[in-house]
Amino acid sequence: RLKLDFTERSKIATSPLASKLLKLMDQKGTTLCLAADLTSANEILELSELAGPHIAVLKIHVDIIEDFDLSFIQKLKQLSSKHKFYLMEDRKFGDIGNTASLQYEKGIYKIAEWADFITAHPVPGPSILDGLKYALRNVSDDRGIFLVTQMSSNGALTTETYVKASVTLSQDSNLVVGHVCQSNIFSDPGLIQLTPGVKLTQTSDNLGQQYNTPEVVVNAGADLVVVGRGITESPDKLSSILNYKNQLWAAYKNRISS
Ligand code: UP6
Repeated sequence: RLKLDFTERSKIATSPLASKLLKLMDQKGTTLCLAADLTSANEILELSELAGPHIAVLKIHVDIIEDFDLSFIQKLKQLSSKHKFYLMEDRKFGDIGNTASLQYEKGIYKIAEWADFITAHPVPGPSILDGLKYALRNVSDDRGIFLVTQMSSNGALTTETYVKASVTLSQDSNLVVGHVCQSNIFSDPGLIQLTPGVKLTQTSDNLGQQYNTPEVVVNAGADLVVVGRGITESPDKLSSILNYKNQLWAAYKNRISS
């Protein structure tokens, strides 16, 4: 997996959306997934307008937004088609199938209607994927799930046995597009490694987050790379976006050519 370019891998992916994302990363020359963890809808929209041309995915936590309404989603969707990036709701679903299905489809957020990608914990077992799939029964657009297989936080309980079981789980569903993980734990070149915990200037925060550099995570198998506060807390956001994008892309190019 680590030596193939994304265009080659897009031909192998069984999920249509994984295939499209892999192609988009090569076309746009970016593996950056921006974590816009902001609590104001307008701030997220402004940042998306700025970052849009340079990112592959915009990742949000919709439930932290204080002034949420569905017009925010409409505007975000417009930006995602204008600048060609995908939307990810990092909901980390983790309940029994029936509840996960309701959380995905219903409530005020109606995540299934707009999020190209979501995240889900594999802890409930296969029924989480059945539940999430059921919530898509009236949705015709492509959708993809990243399983949260290995967490970045200090002391995470995602042990080796858990990781292996999650990799096995992902083989049974073409809704699964990849794993949220910290290292090269699967070999299928059609799946995508999404790695958070990336920052140039810090190795941790005060609440258990652990950071690595772009080069380290890409060599550890990261395909799509999450950067949050490394960008959102920067005084010059555009130059940070470009800096992470360029360092990540150079590391990917090195990885496939070395
Ligand atoms: N995230 C992690 N670690 C995981 C899974 N997800 O940090 O194992 C998510 C967080 C946050 C982002 O929910 O949105 O990635 C990281 O943000 P940061 O770069 O500001 O630390």
